[in-house]
Amino acid sequence: MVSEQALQQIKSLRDEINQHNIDYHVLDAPQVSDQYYDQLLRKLHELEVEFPELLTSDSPTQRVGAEVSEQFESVQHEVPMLSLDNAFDEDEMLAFNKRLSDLLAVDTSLQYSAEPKLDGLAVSLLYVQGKLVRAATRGDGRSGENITTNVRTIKSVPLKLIGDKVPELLEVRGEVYMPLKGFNQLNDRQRQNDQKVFANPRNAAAGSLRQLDPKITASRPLTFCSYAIAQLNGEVLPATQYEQMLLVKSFGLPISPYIKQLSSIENCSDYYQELADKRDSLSFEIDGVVFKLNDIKQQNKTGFVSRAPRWAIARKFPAQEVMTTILDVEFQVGRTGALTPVARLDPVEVGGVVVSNATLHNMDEINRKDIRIGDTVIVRRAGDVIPEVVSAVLKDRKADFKKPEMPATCPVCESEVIQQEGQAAYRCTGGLVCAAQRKEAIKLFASRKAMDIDGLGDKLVEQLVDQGLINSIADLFSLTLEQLSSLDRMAEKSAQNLLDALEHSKQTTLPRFIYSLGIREVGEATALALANYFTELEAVENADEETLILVDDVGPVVAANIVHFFDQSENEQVIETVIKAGLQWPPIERIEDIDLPLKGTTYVITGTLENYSRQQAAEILKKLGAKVSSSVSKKTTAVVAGAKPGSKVDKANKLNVTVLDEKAFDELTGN
Ligand code: D41
Repeated sequence: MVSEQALQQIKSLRDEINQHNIDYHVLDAPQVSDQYYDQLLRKLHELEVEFPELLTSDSPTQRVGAEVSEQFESVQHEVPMLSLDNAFDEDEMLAFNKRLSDLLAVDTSLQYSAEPKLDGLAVSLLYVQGKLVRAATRGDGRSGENITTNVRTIKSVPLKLIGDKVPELLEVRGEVYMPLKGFNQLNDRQRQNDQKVFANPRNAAAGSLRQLDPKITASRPLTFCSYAIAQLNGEVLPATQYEQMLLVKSFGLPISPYIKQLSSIENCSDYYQELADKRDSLSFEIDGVVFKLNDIKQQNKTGFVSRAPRWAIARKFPAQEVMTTILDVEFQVGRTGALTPVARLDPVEVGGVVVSNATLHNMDEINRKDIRIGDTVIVRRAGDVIPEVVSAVLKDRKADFKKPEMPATCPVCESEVIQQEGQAAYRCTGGLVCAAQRKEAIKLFASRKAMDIDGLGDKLVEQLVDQGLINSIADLFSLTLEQLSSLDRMAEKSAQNLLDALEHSKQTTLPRFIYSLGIREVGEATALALANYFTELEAVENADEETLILVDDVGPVVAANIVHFFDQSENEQVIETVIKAGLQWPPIERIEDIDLPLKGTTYVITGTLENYSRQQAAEILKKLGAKVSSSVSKKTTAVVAGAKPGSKVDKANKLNVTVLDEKAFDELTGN
């Protein structure tokens, strides 16, 4: 390539990278995947190495981050905040190790300190006499933004160091990030309030930290993890990276629980693999592993290249966000009839898995993200979460790309599709007529956390329903060996195994059974709470909404769902059939019942109490082992009556049931 051509290419790469930098760092609205961005940067770097005369100091390869935004005060970093070099494979790691061994002229193994690379924002925390006096973003590495008031709201950042050897001055560097659970909750909240939904935890952390109102930052689930000491006065600096981190920890600052000392580059490779395997089960996002030469003397000998230390490297994981195109959008019918738009994708590898479908959540999300069929999109797969379409790349859009449209009738059963008021979801009105809804109900019933029917996976359920062998859960236990053996790819041995598994699953527990019914919004935890509260299925079936909301975890919406579920005669029939087939569970003995003073009693609370809400009074009684019911019967031990009690006291009098006033209630409960 001649220099003239190279110059053109370099210029265009720099322009494009600069734009992506602004989109990502300043606007928190990335337009391309990280992988694509890395490719651009690499390409530019290669050209600049090949044509060093074309390298300029304003090239994006020569700076570490984005410009300082104007809204916060600028602060100078006394010690520059360096960036990290990346390695993308084993060979690059070996080259890194060899480079260091050569530089240091050692022929024994080098020792490293390793930790996950958190996907958040680098910040500097300055402690003087043990007090947090300043927090700053990295900015361009020389100066950043003063974000002290915001960082003070992060609970994992100590405002005061602990221990009896608090140094005169300590500057730590670390990462502010948002754990996945908090990220998902934040996005749910944002969606409900028609506010901006964040594309990933990194952007959510950045957006939260860059708030001018610290109250907003405080409401965001941010957290902090230290990874380096930049300055330490008045205390001896330990000789290794690892010991420095232990010292930091001793001051009360969080460090990674996964930090480890490794005695060779081979062990680094094992550590990388271990974390790669753990990645999907971690509660926060990581995009790689950082390896640092453990010996500080050795670190100092090796120095820096441009603005990254030679002694550290980030081995990156495969990208979790990649680009592909939407071939079509189809609508999937779920257990509750909700129609979910699903993008059929040109298959693409994301984080080591080939993905050909990604959820678009619902029509509101499609509109908000402005997604069209044919679009080039960014697809993201993180943890165990279903892959999703994050955004469309607008520059590739053609005029004839069409918006996906919600069908008027169910794609499976052709029943009418309606949108309930106040809900984002559109639903098929077919109920149990709809094969899709029936299939999903059976899949849930068979699943591991429900009845745990070994061998009855999603594919087999589909086959059984499609072949007309089962219509509902009720039919499962009357399947025969003959029927099962007639299925494609089902040998007699596997058919028998399935029958055995079905038989085995009949010995279950009440919480599992309640969960497996698939009542809307009744998950495992709620099913367990219901089972423990009522102890008998019949009591759950007969409970009214007022009683149900006394159960932990159950609010008015869930209570209404439960009542509605048991009101459907089809559901009662299914329950009856499976119990007739032999499904059973051991009786529940509530641990908290044992030897409690009010064990075996049932109270009804009515009217307005002076010192408690009815809910609080119920909690007090339940803690003492009593049951609390909403209706008075002969079995009621007593009615607790506040002011304006109404008909329940009349009924109690009629049935000769004791009525207690608030004073008697206090005496009974010892309050
Ligand atoms: O978890 C991280 N993101 C992380 C970032 C880490 N664990 N260690 C890091 N170490 C450094 C050096 C070696 C320069 C002290 C880093 C970063 N730097 C870093 N983060 C952003 C730019 C540089």
